[in-house]
Amino acid sequence: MNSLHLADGSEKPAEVKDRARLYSMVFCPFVMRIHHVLSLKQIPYDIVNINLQKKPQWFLQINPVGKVPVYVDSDGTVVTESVTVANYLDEKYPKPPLYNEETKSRDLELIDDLSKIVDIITNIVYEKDKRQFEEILAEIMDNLQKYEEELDVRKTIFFGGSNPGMLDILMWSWFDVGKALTLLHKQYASVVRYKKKFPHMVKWVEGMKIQPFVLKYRSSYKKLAKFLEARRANNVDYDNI
Ligand SMILES: N[C@@H](CCC(=O)N[C@@H](CS)C(=O)NCC(=O)O)C(=O)O
Repeated sequence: MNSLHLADGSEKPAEVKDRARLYSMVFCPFVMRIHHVLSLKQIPYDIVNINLQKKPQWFLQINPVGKVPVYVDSDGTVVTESVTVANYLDEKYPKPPLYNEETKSRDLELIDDLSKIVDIITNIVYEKDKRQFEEILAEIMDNLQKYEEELDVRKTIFFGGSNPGMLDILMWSWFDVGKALTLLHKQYASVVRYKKKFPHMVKWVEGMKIQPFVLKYRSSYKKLAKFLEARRANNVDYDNI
């Protein structure tokens, strides 16, 4: 987790034979999703952190889009886009399964819809949304309502049942970003007001944050807030936050 973020001018680290590699950035919630899947499925891999403000040329050759996560499988297959990588891993390593047959199609819809919440949060991160925080928060909560209702219907702590599944994993890292933003905007009180409306999601958060795979990779949301502040100022020192 703590290897330095490699920048332009660095050498590409030599590949380890028969070992997959994840190109990463420690504060990236999309990458966090993949750490969680890999950890749950106990897949060995190495991590190469990338300085996203000064991307190495060799990284751009691997993924011309220039984004992390990038998963390079031990046979050289390159997979990008976090949801695609997560599903690729689930198909290749079926144990433990991250979908239940009965709920899979609904999970896929809800995974698709997550992008709405992710987009709203990303716009706050980059200060693209000029509305008051409370107004943006209300929109996030509107979008979260269907997840609350889904847990009510399923009568389980997690979307995956008694254990977290794919939807749980793909959602989780955005709660840390949300928490960091709440801190950055000093809006804790606004968020707490919603707790009564979301009893299932509150239990879900309590259950998720003690999962071993979450504890293994969780970065402090205070650090994440510092990172977001530096990112807004376009002045990130990835290895010293
Ligand atoms: N849709 C992509 C988004 C990945 C993404 O935006 N990653 C950010 C870091 S959190 C990135 O690599 N940004 C670099 C850039 O856009 O140049 C996914 O789900 O993997």
